[in-house]
Amino acid sequence: MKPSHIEHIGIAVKSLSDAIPYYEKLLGTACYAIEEVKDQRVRTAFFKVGQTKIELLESTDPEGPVGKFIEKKGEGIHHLAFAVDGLENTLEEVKANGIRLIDETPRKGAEGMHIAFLHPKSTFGVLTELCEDKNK
Ligand code: CMX
Repeated sequence: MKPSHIEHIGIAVKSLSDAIPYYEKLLGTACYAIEEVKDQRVRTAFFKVGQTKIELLESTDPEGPVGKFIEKKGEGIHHLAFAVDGLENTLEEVKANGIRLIDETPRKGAEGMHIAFLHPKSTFGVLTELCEDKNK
């Protein structure tokens, strides 16, 4: 696997409306999109920092992945996402290397990206997302 760049860093927050003004000041740029991803039970807010994005994640369901994360660990870095070309092949390669996949096949994430997660128990504690921009 050879990712082209860090696509985004996902940060779990309790409230987008509380966190957005802080990140707008910190990064000196406006939040350019807010999107609900029903499937993932989150509302997301995006900022661009060069080629990489910051994705704020607010849970819409305490039993969803971000709701459970905040309950257990509190707010903070939730996942790291790498941009790859050929996500299906990359997942096969990763699996063949003994890394546990959460998603065996890609699914749709925010911004129409195709995404798949690797389990933090086989990635040294970092929930890892691989994503492919099919719009480019
Ligand atoms: N980073 C690191 N470790 C994590 C983690 C995270 N984000 N979330 C959970 N874990 C750890 C837990 O602490 C736990 O470790 P211990 O057993 O040592 O306590 C272990 O993983 C299992 O956690 P769990 O609470 O028992 O299991 P969950 O049901 O919460 O599932 C996970 C965890 C990662 C499999 C699940 O959150 C998942 O499938 N995530 C992928 C989807 C996702 O996160 N979507 C939100 C973002 C969507 C988007 O970006 O659009």
